[in-house]
Amino acid sequence: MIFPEDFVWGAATASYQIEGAVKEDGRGQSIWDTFSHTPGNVADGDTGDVACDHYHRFRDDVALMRELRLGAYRFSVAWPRIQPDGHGAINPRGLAFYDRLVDELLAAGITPYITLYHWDLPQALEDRGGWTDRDTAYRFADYAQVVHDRLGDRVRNWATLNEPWVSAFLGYGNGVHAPGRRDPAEALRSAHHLLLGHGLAARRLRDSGAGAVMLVVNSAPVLTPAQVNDPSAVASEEDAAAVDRVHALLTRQFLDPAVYGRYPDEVVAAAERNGGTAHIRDGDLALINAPLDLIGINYYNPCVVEAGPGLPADPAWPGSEGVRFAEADAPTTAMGWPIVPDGLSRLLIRLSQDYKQVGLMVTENGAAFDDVVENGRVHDDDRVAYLDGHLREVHRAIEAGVDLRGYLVWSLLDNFEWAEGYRRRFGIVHVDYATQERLPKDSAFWYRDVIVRNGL
Ligand code: PNW
Repeated sequence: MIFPEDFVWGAATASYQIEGAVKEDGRGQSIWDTFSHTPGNVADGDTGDVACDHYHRFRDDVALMRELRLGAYRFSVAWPRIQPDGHGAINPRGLAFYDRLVDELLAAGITPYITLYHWDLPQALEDRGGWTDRDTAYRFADYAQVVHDRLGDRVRNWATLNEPWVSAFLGYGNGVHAPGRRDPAEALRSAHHLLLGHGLAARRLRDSGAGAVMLVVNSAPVLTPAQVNDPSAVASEEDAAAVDRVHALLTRQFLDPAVYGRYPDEVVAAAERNGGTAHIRDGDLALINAPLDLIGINYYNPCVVEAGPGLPADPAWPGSEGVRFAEADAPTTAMGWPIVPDGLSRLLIRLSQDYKQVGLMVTENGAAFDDVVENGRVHDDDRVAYLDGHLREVHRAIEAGVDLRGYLVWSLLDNFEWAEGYRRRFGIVHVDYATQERLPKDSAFWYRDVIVRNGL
């Protein structure tokens, strides 16, 4: 199974999950500092204060990436390192860190992919309303410009937001993520302002000569329970309506405005039932519909639903009244997430049909398992099987004609897994948090061989 010649192989991380050094070199506070330091929010009271100490160890980490033969590395920039207050004054020491990181990557022959926002909003902006406030979108575009001005001579690939669905609906809907607010109207407003921020930033990046502008979404095929193991299973009319509505809330809510400049009816209806649509101003959709080169897809598992007459909306899913979120009949990872590899090919094929003119890239895929270190090795056969199964589906999608540019594993390192803290390990490289020692797992060596062969 050989992949296209120019296929991009790499790994991904995010600033708050790996950097640590939260008080260093003038970094301001982010909503994740506040949230993780508030008891009860993160498993075991973990915080990102030290994380993988990547801020100090990035040279070693880049050397490791090189040994693993990664062609690309997707990382995020911490906005509060660049603008401690979220606007105005620029912190040169924060920019200098990413400058060093980029140079180190380029010297190692690794192509950097920058994500501008992977959830660490400056706390100062949250104090003014965070993403519920329209101004945050404009602040984000200014910040994007600052980072591009400094790194755009060496970095061609730019993602605006990582997973705006998660930012809006776990941050402001069910409160499982920072800033921990729980209000369906605020969540829907936030989703719109995130999109507006994307559009404003995407246009600024494009006007400044960025190579490729990308929006990264968490997406999934939405399936009935029967369709998990039988793609041809026919859904009842009621179940099919639940599937379509959840697909609109998860994926089309973000990609239809970005690619076509319109909201799905289901999203407008959700807003009408939750605080109204006044925040969607005339002209916003045209701004959101900025030229886009690539859609980044983060895929972990399918979303399984059926009709649930009379059920209230799930707090993470405003507009999901009458939907039952169901379990998949499939083995699970340590996160409890079902393992359904062909969900990835089904998703990629659907998205390539729905958003024809935009290329796709898998910007995250991977799994947490309960790894054990024995005699200096981690025999993570479960992770190898997960990655192997999903890469076969990536290949299948390419064979089916999907314009798929690359695959980035989540994650390079074990790291701070948000509300789950450090107890969930997604890395292909094990991190001993007591010593900060890095130990490539069997999956890392396996992945290196895949990259070298450009195939399975
Ligand atoms: C993604 N959900 O997060 C993120 O981009 C990563 O930072 C994260 O570490 C990785 O996936 C693994 O979790 C998600 O509940 C978190 O649907 C939660 C959900 C989806 C994605």
